[in-house]
Parts: sequence; C-alpha cells; structure tokens
Amino acid sequence: MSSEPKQRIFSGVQPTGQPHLGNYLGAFRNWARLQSDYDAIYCIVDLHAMTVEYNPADLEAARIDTARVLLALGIDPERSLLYTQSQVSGHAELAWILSTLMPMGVLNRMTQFKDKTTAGHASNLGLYSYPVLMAADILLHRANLVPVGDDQRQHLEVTRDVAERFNNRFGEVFPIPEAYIPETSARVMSLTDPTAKMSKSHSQPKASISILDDPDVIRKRIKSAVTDSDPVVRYDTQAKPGISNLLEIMAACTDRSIDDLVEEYADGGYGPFKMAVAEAVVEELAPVKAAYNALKNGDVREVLRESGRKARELSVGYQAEVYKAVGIKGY
Ligand code: AQP
Repeated sequence: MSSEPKQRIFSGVQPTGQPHLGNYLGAFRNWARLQSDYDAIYCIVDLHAMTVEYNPADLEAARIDTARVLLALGIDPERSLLYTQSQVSGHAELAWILSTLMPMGVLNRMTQFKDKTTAGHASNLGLYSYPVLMAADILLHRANLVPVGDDQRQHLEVTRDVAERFNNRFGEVFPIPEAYIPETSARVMSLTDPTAKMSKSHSQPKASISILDDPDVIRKRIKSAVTDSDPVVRYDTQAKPGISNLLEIMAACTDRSIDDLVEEYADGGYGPFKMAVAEAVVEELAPVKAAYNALKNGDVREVLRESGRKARELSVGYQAEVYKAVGIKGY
C-alpha cells in the first residue's frame, strides 16, 4: 500500500447571501465528493465579502448560515477543515507579500473587477486586489487542486502566475495549483438573463434558485426561466442560451449527457422539458435541505472554532517558511 501523503485541495465561498444552484453544481458538490481522496480545506471567505458594500450586522448570520449549508451538503469536519478566513491572519499577511510581486497590468485585465464596478460596486483597492487575496488563500495552504466554477478560471491563472513569480524570486516554496472545474454546469446562468452568470448578488430573486428553496419555488422559477420562441430543445449557447443552461443543469442533476437529454426532449415542447428539469433539481436538492433543517440547532460555531484552530496551526509553519524565504527573520 502506498504511504504517499494525500494531495491538498482548498476552496472558498463568500458569505454574501444564500448559496445558489450555481455554487452547488459548479463547486460545492465537488467539494463534498473530493473529500475522500484529498486532504481538504474549505474556507468561508469573509474578508473577500468586505470588498463590496455589506451590512456588518448581517455578516455573522451569513457566515454561520453558509457553514450550515456546507455541512448539510456533506462537508465532513472529521475529514476536512471548514473555517472562516478572518480566523487565520496568515491569509492577509501572505496577500501583502504576494501583492509586492503582482504587476498592476495583470490585475487590470481581471474581468470580475470590471463586471462588478460596471454593475455599480465601488472600485476600492480591496476589490481590485481580490485575486491577490484569493491567491494567498490557496498558496497559504500549499493547495495542489482548487475546485471552483468557471468564473474563477482567470483568478486561478493569476494564482499560478504569482506562485511562479514567488518561486523564481525566492526559491521553490509553493506548489503550482491546478483548477478543478466540472465539465457540465461550470457556469450556471441566470434564469432571467441567461447571458449572465447566476450569482448571489443578483437583484432579481427570480434569476436564481437557492439551494434551500422549497420545491414549489424551484418549479415556478424554472417554469418562468427566460428561453426563446423556437420550441425545439437543443444545445446552442449562442442561439439558445436559456435552453442550453437548463440542459446543463439537468445533465448535472441527473448524470445524463446533454445529447441523451436532447434526444428525449427535442420535439416535446418547452413546457414538459422545463417540468422535467424542475423535478431533477428538486430531487437533487431535497437531501441538502433536509440535512440543513436537521442542523438548525447544531453548534456550527464549534466546528468553525476547531477547524480554525487547526488551520491557524498549519498556517503558522507555512508562513514561517515564506518569511524565511523573503528575508524576514523571527525573534
Ligand atoms: N453561476 C455559477 N455557476 C457555477 N459556479 C459558480 N460559482 C459561483 N457562481 C457560479 C462558484 O461558487 C463558488 C463560490 O463562489 P462565490 O462565493 O464567489 O459565489 P457567487 O455566487 O459568485 O457570489 P456573489 O457574492 O454573488 O459574487 P458575484 O457577485 O461575484 O457573483 C466559486 O467556486 C465559484 O466559482
């Protein structure tokens, strides 16, 4: 039997609201699945959530609720760490060091910053340097693999880039992490505008499906999802972005191929197809909602406290290695 240590995975979620179907299919489902083969660290990235306007009075409830959703969908604190970013100061400390290696030209190309500022968010320095903090999250824990949705692909490239810059300048400290992005549903789109991604911060409730929505809400949202006027079910993200999105969602929820679904639903009209998609989503999310309700009185804070303590312990040794490499000696 091999005694090779398991590879490390790291990923994060912002406590910015009720997690949605996109978070679940694009990332969280893989977080739960990968736990048995990897040494997994999952983080509720509250410092990232501060890069856009937020209400301090709501942050604690959002952190706890996000943790509860993650536990409900199968993150197992006996096997994986689950804590909040602000519990471990190494994230912010490493972000500072990495920022000294990050060319502004690289950050100027980030589409998320452009999208968010165009959508009306203030263009503050924290939002601009969001990818640097994300790189620090991943590199602090020496992650090899990062399960994320497609929207984080560009930030992962930046993480790899800054890790290489650091290693070239100061010696081999960081493994170069790989993105782990699912083949279907890597970018679940809004139900009201299928050219934009589903996101927690979307102002229209009808645009997304929360992981905890009641079955009837899920059915209504999918029934009213924006599609097109040619009632043939076929996969074409340019001509039929709404139907293509629903096909991806159904493929991910049923583990069937898109071709297989098209063969079954092509000529039956949009109504029956949408009903089938809704039932697939309801079935996929039902166990998560049941587990979430069962956890309502559980002590989520104790999980965060204990994982945070372990993550802090790990990070101290890792950060010492970084400080030594950059020439900062401890006394
Ligand atoms: N639509 C999506 N499809 C697939 N994966 C997605 N992810 C996010 N949206 C989709 C993935 O979910 C993980 C957590 O990301 P996040 O906390 O940044 O989620 P969000 O929904 O994007 O959050 P916000 O607060 O609403 O932010 P913005 O305004 O950026 O959309 C990540 O792995 C992400 O890839």
